[in-house]
Amino acid sequence: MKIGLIGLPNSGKTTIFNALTGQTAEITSYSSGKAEPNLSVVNVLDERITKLSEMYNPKKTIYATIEFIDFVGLNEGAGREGLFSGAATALIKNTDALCVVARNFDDALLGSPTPFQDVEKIMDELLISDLIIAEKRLEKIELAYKRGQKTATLQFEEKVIHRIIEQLNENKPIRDLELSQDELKSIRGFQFLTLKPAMVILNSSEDNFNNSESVLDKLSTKYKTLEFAGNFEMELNQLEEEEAIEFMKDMGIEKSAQDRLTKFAYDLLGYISFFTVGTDEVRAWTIIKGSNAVIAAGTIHSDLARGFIRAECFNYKDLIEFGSEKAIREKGKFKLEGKEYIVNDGDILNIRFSV
Ligand SMILES: Nc1nc2c(ncn2[C@@H]2O[C@H](COP(=O)(O)OP(=O)(O)OP(=O)(O)O)[C@@H](O)[C@H]2O)c(=O)[nH]1
Ligand SMILES: [Mg+2]
Repeated sequence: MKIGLIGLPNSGKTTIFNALTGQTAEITSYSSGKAEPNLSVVNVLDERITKLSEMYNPKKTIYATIEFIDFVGLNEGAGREGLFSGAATALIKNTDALCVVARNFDDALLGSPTPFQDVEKIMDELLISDLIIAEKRLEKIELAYKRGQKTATLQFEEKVIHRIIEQLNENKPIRDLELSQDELKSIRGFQFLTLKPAMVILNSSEDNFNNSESVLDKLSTKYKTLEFAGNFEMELNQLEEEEAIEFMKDMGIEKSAQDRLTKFAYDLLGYISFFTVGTDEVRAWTIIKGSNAVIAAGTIHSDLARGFIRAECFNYKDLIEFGSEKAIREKGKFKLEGKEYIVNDGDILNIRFSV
């Protein structure tokens, strides 16, 4: 999973990035104009995997990973000029979700925070950027018609693009439009930004943290919103674990920034985890909720999907409750499932296959 951090300049994106990844990317008090995004891949520290690894004692333990990309600040008008330049454009288009960081701390130059307005500004830039892409595409389609290339495929796409333009002109993101699988397919190539799931991080100063109810409510009615104390949480990374936990408690923070964001992002994207276990490897896999056993098998290897016979299946919760695979079998909780079986979060699968 790839998550892009975007926001106005000096909203604390790099600070949040550091808090999430434990990195020490340079923090600047005013926009440095540095065009290179920061990248970091982190393990999703799912405690279930840690526990499974203790039980099976495998040679390798492999967590799911999330890639965070910290982009430079967006100014007003960025949507019209192309949000990002060069490599950053490709990077943002490849993200699975966007995370808008909003400043909720006083800034010497920018003054008091206005997080709701800031988020709206960024969302507007995304809308404009998509609108420009959609309008350009429409021009191209019309040009093709003039050249006599009025194919059914193009006409189908034209209808979708018209709906998209209408939606964007009403200031609504494309993700809120109901599109069929075929319609989605016809526009996939454009990688529209407002089609991506989006969330908001309210980046609060220590004083504002847990103390900004009204703005948090306002944001939450419109966006999936999470509050971080960016600077504070970044500094936690420099502490010993026990000390960090004490500091977190004092602040009223229950879980690390990374834990909270991961949980949130999984929910937002509708992702769940299943596991494979053995003496060789204990590993977490990510699939979309509602996926069947064949799709799960295919994320491990295409051969497993192609030659799928049955999935041996039990759930992590039962393993913890009953203590061993043997006990799970005795309780009748060890199942053989077919292709249509819908995989649950925490399922432990062993795919029987033949190719
Ligand atoms: N009080 C407070 N200050 C913060 C917080 N997060 C960031 N800052 C300050 O805001 C300034 C900008 O932080 P950055 O993390 O570099 O912001 P950015 O959004 O990455 O900035 P650009 O990449 O230049 O757009 C720095 O002076 C930070 O110390 C926070 O949670 N609380
Ligand atoms: Mg930055």
